[in-house]
Amino acid sequence: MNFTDSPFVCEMKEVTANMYRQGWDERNGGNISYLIDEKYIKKYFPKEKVIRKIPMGFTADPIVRGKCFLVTGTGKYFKNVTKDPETNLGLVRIDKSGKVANLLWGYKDGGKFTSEFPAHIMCHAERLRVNPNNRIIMHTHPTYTMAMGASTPVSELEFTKRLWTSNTEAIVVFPEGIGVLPCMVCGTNEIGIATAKKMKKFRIVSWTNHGIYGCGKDIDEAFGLIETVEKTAMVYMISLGHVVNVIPVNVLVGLCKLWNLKPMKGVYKQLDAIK
Ligand code: 2HA
Ligand code: ZN
Repeated sequence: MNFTDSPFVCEMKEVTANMYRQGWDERNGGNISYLIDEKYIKKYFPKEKVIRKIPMGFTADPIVRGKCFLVTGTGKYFKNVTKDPETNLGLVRIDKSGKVANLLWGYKDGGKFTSEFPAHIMCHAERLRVNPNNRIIMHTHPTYTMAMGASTPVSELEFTKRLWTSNTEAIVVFPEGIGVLPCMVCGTNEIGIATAKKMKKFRIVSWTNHGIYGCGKDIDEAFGLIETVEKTAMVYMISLGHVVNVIPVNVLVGLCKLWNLKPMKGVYKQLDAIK
């Protein structure tokens, strides 16, 4: 069994190529981490060998220690994953101390995981506590979401309200709203801690002037969340200044009742009043 031909690597090739073609992942923009269940690791690596030990620069939460992640490489381009997955991706197992990642496959040119690894691993830890089936953390630079972040106050209520009132799918896909962080220095443990804190409550977090984080039980779910935000932000931005019809609150109430949603509190009092 060759891990390079596994469905996991195949899914990463497909989604990175797709995201690149959306125009979201210019140059080395974006990164993805995929938690791989132990039964598959045993299947592909019956005699597990550590190729290299890579210090992580932070201490991983006990909930993710011993777990394996397939992760895009630092400085690597999404557009190149398909033609050379073994250089552009790596599979690491976080060791028992939580301080070192043991490389099992990939990063063939001596590379290592994304600079956003702290944010990814910290977000995995928080999402696993919320949903033990979470497998994916996905970060990308969607154009309209970034434009909307630049033209909207740094406010979860305001960002969520503008999205919910631009596309009837928005409240259905993310009733908990969208988490928002101000512009921060990326690639640091600090932004990782702040993002993971937001992920206790939200499945999507906007990094103002930078991009977005999403999560899910599989690639489709994480990608689907981000593409719904981006599509909605696109509608919002291209109609900015010309809007005649925003979604009325009674329609949002109707959607919440129809889909039995528990929407984010504080956006509309009519939504807060739903039993
Ligand atoms: O890896 O997207 O946030 C490139 C980035 C950093
Ligand atoms: Zn980024």
